[in-house]
Amino acid sequence: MKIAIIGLANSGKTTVFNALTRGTVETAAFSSGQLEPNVATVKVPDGRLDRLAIMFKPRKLTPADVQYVDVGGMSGSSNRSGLPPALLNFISSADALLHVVRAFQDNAVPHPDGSVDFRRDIESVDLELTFSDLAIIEKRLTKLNAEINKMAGREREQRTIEKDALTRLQTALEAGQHVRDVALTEEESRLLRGYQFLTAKPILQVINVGDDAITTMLDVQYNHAQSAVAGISAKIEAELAIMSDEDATVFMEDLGIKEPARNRVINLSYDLLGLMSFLTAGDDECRAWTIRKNTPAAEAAGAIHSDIQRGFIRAEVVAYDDLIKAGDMVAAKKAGTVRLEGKLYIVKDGDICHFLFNV
Ligand SMILES: Nc1nc2c(ncn2[C@@H]2O[C@H](COP(=O)(O)OP(=O)(O)O)[C@@H](O)[C@H]2O)c(=O)[nH]1
Ligand SMILES: [Mg+2]
Repeated sequence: MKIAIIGLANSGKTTVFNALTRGTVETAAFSSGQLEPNVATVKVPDGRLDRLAIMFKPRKLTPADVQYVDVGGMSGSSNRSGLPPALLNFISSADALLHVVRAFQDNAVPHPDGSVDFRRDIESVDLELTFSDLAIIEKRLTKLNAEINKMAGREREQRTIEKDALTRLQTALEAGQHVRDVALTEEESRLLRGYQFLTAKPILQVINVGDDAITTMLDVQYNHAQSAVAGISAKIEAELAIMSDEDATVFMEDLGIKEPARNRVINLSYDLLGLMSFLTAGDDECRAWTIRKNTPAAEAAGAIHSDIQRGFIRAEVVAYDDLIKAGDMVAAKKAGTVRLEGKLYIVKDGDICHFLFNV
């Protein structure tokens, strides 16, 4: 799962990337204009896994992970020539977007639009994404309109469905909605999947609030499907991310915060992707496995190995809270909270699963 970090030049994208990935990529007040994406894989913080490690004392502890890509800056509202093709490619291939929005004031760091206004920047980046989708839709509709009358039978039927769906998306985008906001049938979604619309991707608006606004509530209205808003003080978080645990504790006490914001932002982006984790636990390894929400047991088993999915017999499942309450597996079995579930059982977030299979 890949999350692209997007935003205007100098909004703090690379700083946020460093904060989330605990990295030390160079940041700059003046962009090089080069497109050299920074890529890093980040472990998804999961307190449940730490708790299980105490219970099972495994040799290995393996959290779920997501990948962040820092793709480079977009131009401000003054430049409407569209996204450069290389940047568009990077963003199109991502599963979700993390938009870094500048709210910090610093005269040493120029803003591409000359002033700091985070509401304007959210709008101008949304517009840029929307224009990109509209251009794809218009091109495709022109082609369909020219060809559809020459088609017959099943092909014509499918293209008509596609054309109607694209027309609906076009109307919605022109009215300020996103592709994400439009209800599509399963068939329409399937027909449109290949287009990788930018406004179809879940988006997290991360407002970079600057050095002193860390506790300030942000008044941001963002009414779109599969989206969320979070505040972060990117520079402080980037410093925190590379400190030793002891130094970080002292620094956070000084700032009056309990936990780095990076954990919250990572968890938010994982959740926004529609992802969740089930767990496996044993004295060899305790591990979190990433699946989409609403995944049936046999398919979830496939996240571990395709053989387990193919030869699936049943799953032995205990909810995390039940296992913790019981104290260990034996006690949970005695308490009757360890269930046997079939192929179609919908795995829940935090379920501890043991799959029985036969190949
Ligand atoms: N004062 C202040 N400066 C920041 C903050 N975040 C980033 N910067 C500075 O802004 C400049 C651009 O940051 P960078 O992360 O390279 O922006 P990018 O172009 O979006 O990748 C750098 O000089 C950063 O040190 C912040 O929260 N406060
Ligand atoms: Mg950068």
